[in-house]
Amino acid sequence: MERNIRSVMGRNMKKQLTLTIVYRNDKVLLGLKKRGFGVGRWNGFGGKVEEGETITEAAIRELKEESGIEAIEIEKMGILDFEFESEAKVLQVHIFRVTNFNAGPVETDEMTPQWFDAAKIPFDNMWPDDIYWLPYLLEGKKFKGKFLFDRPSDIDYQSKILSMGLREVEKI
Ligand code: S76
Repeated sequence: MERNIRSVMGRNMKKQLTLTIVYRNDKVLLGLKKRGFGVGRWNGFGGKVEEGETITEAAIRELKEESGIEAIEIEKMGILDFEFESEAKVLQVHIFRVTNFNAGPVETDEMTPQWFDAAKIPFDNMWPDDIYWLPYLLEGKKFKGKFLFDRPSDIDYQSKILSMGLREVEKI
C-alpha cells in the first residue's frame, strides 16, 4: 500500500511531482507546454502530488487533466531528483509509463499533445535530462538519478546540466 505523502512529509522534504510518458505502438505522446514551468518545450504530463492522494493517483490525475488520457496500464519506472543552482528546493519527480489507455489525447489549456516515433523524439526541444533517461523508460528499464541544472528553461533559454548521475535499478 502506498502511503499518503503528506502524512510522512516533514518541512525539509523534497517537493513531490509526477511525470508520465505514454508509449504505445512504438509511438511516444508528448505535450508542448503552453504556460509555466518549461513553457515552449515538449514534455511528459505531470505535476504536483496533492494532499490526500498517493503518487500514482497524482500521476493518473495529472495525465487526465493535461492530456485527456485515461490510463489503464500505468507503471512506475523511475525517480529523479532535480536541483537548480538558483533555488534551494529539490524536486523529486516520480516517472511513470502508460502503455494502455481508453480516452484522449485532447488539447488542453496546459498542453498541445502530439505523437512521435520512438526513433524521432525531439530531444533538442525538451528538457536536457530527457535524452539520458527516456531511453531507459522506453526499453522497460527502471532507473534512479539526479540532475543539477543552472536555472529553469523557458522559451528563450535551455537549462544546462551542471552535474548528473543516473543508473538502472532492479526495482523502484
Ligand atoms: O522531462 C522533464 N520534465 C520536466 O518538467 C522537468 N525534465 C525536467 N527536468 C527539470
